[in-house]
Amino acid sequence: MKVLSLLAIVTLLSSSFSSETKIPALQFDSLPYAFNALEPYIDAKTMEIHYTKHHRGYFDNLVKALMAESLSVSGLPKLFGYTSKLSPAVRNNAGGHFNHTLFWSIMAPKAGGKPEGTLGERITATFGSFDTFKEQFKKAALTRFGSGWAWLCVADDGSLFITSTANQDNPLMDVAEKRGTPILGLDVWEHAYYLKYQNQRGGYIDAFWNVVNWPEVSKRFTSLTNQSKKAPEKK
Ligand code: MN3
Repeated sequence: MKVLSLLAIVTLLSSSFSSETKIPALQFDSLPYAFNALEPYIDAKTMEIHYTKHHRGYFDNLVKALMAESLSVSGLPKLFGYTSKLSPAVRNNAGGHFNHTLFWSIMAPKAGGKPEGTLGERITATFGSFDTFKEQFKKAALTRFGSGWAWLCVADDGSLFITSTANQDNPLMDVAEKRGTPILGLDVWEHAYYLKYQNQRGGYIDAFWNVVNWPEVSKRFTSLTNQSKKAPEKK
């Protein structure tokens, strides 16, 4: 049984589960800025549709799918470790909810520039320079065929790497080609850019650098790398 194999991370819910039931690990956060805040790089209409329709749809459908399957999650990152055992409805909508929540947080108005501090140094050390990093990230985002995401991730050993995933998958998932924790993600589904950029995905990727919230990305990097320093090795 799929449910039994997931017992480590999910709880079988009582049959009295109603549509009013709250799932504490899941919440639909408000957007941290106005729809037009990322203009001219990301237009207000795209932001509004993306957040209120696409992301909201993933969230609502995730709650529905979890209820239909009597699954409750204690946290999406844990659930992603079992992605290969999940139904397509849970996989796609859990990914969609998690990925968009991350995406909104790593963008901000009056942002962009370069990462400072340890993350800035690590990007230079890993990729050669910030510009080379941007080129490699752009390539990952451009060559992701169809819908998906490009990512900057931290591997278990604390190293940085760039990767991309299809659809609403992400590098936390056990099905990912290369696994790690994403600290920066770019949505390259057409719904993320088509109104303003049409088929010019490259123009959208170039514009993205103007709205990257590097302090937030750095914060995510630091918390992961401090964690791996402190945490004892798992046997
Ligand atoms: Mn999207």
